[in-house]
Amino acid sequence: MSTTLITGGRVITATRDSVEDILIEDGRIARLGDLGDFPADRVVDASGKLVIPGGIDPHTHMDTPAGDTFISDDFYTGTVAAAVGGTTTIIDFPIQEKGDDPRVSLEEWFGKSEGKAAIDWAFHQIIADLPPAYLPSLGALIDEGVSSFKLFMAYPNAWMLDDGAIFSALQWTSDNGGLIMLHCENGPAIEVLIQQAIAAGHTEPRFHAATRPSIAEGEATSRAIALAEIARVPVYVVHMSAAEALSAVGLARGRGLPVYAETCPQYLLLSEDKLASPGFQGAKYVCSPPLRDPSHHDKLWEGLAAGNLQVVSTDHAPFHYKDQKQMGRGDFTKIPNGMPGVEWRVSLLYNFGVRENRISLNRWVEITSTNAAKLFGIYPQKGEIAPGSDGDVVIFDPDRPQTLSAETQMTNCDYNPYEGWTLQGAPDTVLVRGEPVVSDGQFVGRAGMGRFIKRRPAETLATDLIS
Ligand code: DUC
Ligand code: ZN
Ligand code: ZN
Repeated sequence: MSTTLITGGRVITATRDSVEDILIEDGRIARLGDLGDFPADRVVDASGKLVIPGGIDPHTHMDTPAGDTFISDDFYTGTVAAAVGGTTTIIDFPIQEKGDDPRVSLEEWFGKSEGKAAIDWAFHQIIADLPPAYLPSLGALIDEGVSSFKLFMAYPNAWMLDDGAIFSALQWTSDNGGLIMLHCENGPAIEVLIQQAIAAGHTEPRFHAATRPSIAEGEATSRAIALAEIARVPVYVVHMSAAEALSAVGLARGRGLPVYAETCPQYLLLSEDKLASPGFQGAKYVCSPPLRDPSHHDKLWEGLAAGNLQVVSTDHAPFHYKDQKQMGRGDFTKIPNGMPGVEWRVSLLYNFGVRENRISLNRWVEITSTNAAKLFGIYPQKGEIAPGSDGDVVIFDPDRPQTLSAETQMTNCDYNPYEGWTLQGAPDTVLVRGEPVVSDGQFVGRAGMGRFIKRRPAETLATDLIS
């Protein structure tokens, strides 16, 4: 039996803040308290540091096809980046091919991840084709531990499902469990705007944002909530960027509806003027929904502080600038959508959230770890520091500065959207089930250390997150 003792750290969870020692035995937290000289195989001194549950990023894309190219991180490089950033579990997305049973893509994603991931991982299934005959496959996916499904209200020529198919899926989860996650943008209206922009010769990256207005996100979010209310079932809104969408969620939650939402650091910290960067540099910032005008940032921060937003994920979807983003020169619709993020989420939220007094330390832990564990059926195995929980622990040094740069990052991407930003605070040591994956800020783990985490279905969703 291998044992690790973490001594003298300030343990911060969603609800606690106290100096405690932590004993991890065989991958699980065994005891907490004043454990002084308790004998252990490994002792980590955390004095003066914050000790938090491993981060959970419930929205990443590794090794995923996108048009004629692939996301530049695979399950090794992407999970190394996650680990050095203080994230010990990711939830990634197999994508169903139209005409295939969704389970086909799940098998493919097991092939991409097993033996490669350096931290634990789970899957949500993207459903891009949902004839009634496939509805029972959702039950088979839940049996495999894949208990949430992402559906698109955007991309009419690719993954979009119409309202009838989305409503059927919501009704199915109402009867059978599972959680529907929705990409909320009005795809058909956006498509018209895109065609008009291209016809007018407006091909530069900034027209990506101009053709995806925030109202189109607000409208789709309201529609998603209405469909879920009719079906009497919870719904989770992914990658929220717009104040209009947040208002819709706030109104619904105010009525007691089980509506949940995540945002991402780029929507809190970067704005659409980045898309007008000189030359073709704006392509680095093309993601969907797009970056918004800065007036949305404060609203999203307020939503996080007030509880209408429960989770910060990253929608990590890196592509190299040099040979991938270039595919959209002369036509912004061909720019691969996405940007890296998994490596900096926990630190960005500490620096801009906690240090700038927008959120408390406890709230930082909730939105980067605990709430995702609760919403996606892995709490208290993950997202908690308590006896019986996995020994996924981050020792975060609030005094350690870090400067973000493509030169030093672990993410396999030739640029960093936050290039040159200096943050106060960084992960020092990261343990996954008691095993060190990061020591003194450096990756010390190995490919294949991660385990696939089966998640429980929706009937065990935490109701304490409903306002
Ligand atoms: N939605 C995502 O969640 N990720 C990448 C692109 C998109 O539209
Ligand atoms: Zn999406
Ligand atoms: Zn995504």
